[in-house]
Parts: sequence; structure tokens; C-alpha cells
Amino acid sequence: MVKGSQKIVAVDQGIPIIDMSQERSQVSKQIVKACETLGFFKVVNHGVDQTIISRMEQESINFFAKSVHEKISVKPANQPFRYGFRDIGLKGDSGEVEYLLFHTNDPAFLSQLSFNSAVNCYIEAVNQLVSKILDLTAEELRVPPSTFSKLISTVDSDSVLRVNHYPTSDCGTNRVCDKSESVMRVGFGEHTDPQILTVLRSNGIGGLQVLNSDRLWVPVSPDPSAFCVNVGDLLQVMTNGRFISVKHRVLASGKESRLSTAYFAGPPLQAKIGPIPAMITAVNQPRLYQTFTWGEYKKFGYSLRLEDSRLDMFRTY
Ligand code: GA4
Repeated sequence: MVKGSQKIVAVDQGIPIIDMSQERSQVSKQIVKACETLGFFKVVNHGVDQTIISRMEQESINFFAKSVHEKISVKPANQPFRYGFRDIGLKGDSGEVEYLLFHTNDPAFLSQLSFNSAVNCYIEAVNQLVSKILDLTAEELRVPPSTFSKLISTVDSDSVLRVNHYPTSDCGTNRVCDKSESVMRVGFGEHTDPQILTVLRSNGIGGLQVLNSDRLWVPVSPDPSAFCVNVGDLLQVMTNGRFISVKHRVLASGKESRLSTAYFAGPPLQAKIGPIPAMITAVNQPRLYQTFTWGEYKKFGYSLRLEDSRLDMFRTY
């Protein structure tokens, strides 16, 4: 069942599309504006090689086409990383989705995957894209150049890759799918991403929606050549609330299958996260959040349900 605000507006309403081949200062201005107003934008001409993207997509399709037995046999180091079907997180959330979720620095797991070279190339490429976006952000905010990107570029950065497959509703049965069926199913319930920044791309099937500042859901049109970028909770904290960690969800029609790949760029577990000094002023922008480690935040996050607000716990008032 779909809960919460249900008003849906026109597709792509207010969603910025940022052409990364523009002049550098233009790109950084547009990124910061998008992070402040919606916390979500699309990037085009992003520089990620199309062959890396296509290979990752084709290999993911091949993976999900395997038998359940084969899929559950790939085992990442520990929970919550795994091949999963319907169950999300550890507190009883579920969605009409099957997925592969793993730490990007888990060589033992990656070596079990038949497509580990495609995955490694993809991770490297999207990590570079995230670093570039974060450096452009820092420039426009006039804070030291690698303030954000240094957190996601070390060997112990806690970044995660999630490959989601939202199957058709007749999946796994011999039932002929009624094409007139227009029921929307929750593929992935509303939530914010806990990390710093997320980059996501999908095949040509829609379903992603973001919640705007008027609390209206904006469907995002699928564009396989673009990346969707969203602010995560940690970037909201570091910018002292200036950037918005946007709520989003996936509603699946079940008529055609959606495939998406999300890279969640996170810092090392022991990294201390709090508002950066340049974002705090005593009068206009008093400190909104306490300082905590990513490890503490993550542990707390996993004790809650998907749609719960994790950030409230770390507010100063
Ligand atoms: C949301 C973003 C990522 O998909 C994820 C998710 C994680 C999981 O599926 O295991 C969480 C969810 C996500 C936020 C709250 C907790 C943790 C499920 C859940 C109920 C991999 C992540 O890092 O946080």
C-alpha cells in the first residue's frame, strides 16, 4: 500500500538537468542551486563512458535472469549486503524489488560475481563522477577544494552499490499479465539516502519519484543516458541544512521491468561528520546538527524503518 503524501505533479516538474560540458563555474552554480532547492538533479554529458554503462546494464540483466538458487548463492561478507528479494533493511520493510547490494570494497564478494570486471569499472567511473560533482560543489560554496570528495576517495570509504530489478507483475508465474492493469505497486518505499551523495541510472522504464518542497511527488522521466544525483543525509548535515536530503521512492507499474543501479558514496565508518565551520554563523545559520561518526549514524539508521527520519535524532534543537 502507498502511504504518506500522494499528490503527484507533472513528470520532471522542477527537476534541473545539468549539462556537465558547460563552463565549470556555470556547472558548479547549477549544482549548488539544485542541491538547495530540491536535493535532486540529472546530469548529462557527464563523461562516463557509454561502454562501461552498457556492460554493467547487460551483465545485471543476465544476473537477474538466473535461477533464484544461483542468485542467493552469491554471498557478500555480512548483513545487510546480499542478493535480496522483497525484504529491505532489517526492520520488516519490503517492496516489489529484487536486488544485489554490496560494499564496493569487498574483493572476496566481487570475485564471486561472474561480472566483477564490469562492476569494478562501473564503480571506478561513478566514483570519479561523484568526486567531480563534490569538488564543483565545494568551489561554489567557497570551502576548501576536497572538503567533501576526500571522504569518499580513501580505501576505507564506506560506499555501497545497489542493483535493483523491479520485475513485471507476472514474473515467476505463467499468468498472462493484464496489460490494462494500472495499479501502482511500491517498488521501494519513501526514504532519504543516509550517505553523502547518490548517483543512479536506470533503463528506459520509469518509476522513480522525488518529493519537492511543496510535498508533492514529482515523477522522474527515465533517461538511460543521464545520471540522477541526489543529496544524502550526511551532505545535509555538513552543509548545516542548506542542502536537502530529498525523499524519494519507486512506484512500479509492473508492466515492464525497471533496472536501476545506485551508487551510494559514503565516508569511512570512523569519519566525524558535522556541519562544516563555513556553514555556521551565530545569527543566521546556527548549528543545526551535532557531530557524529558515520558508523554511529549507520548503526542508528539500521535500527529504524525505511521511511523514518534519521536526521531528527542528531539535531541540536
Ligand atoms: C537507503 C539507501 C540504500 O539503498 C541503503 C538502504 C539500506 C538497505 O536497504 O539495507 C536501508 C536504507 C538505505 C535506509 C534505512 C535502513 C538502511 C534499509 C533501512 C531500512 C543500502 C542504505 O545505505 O540505506
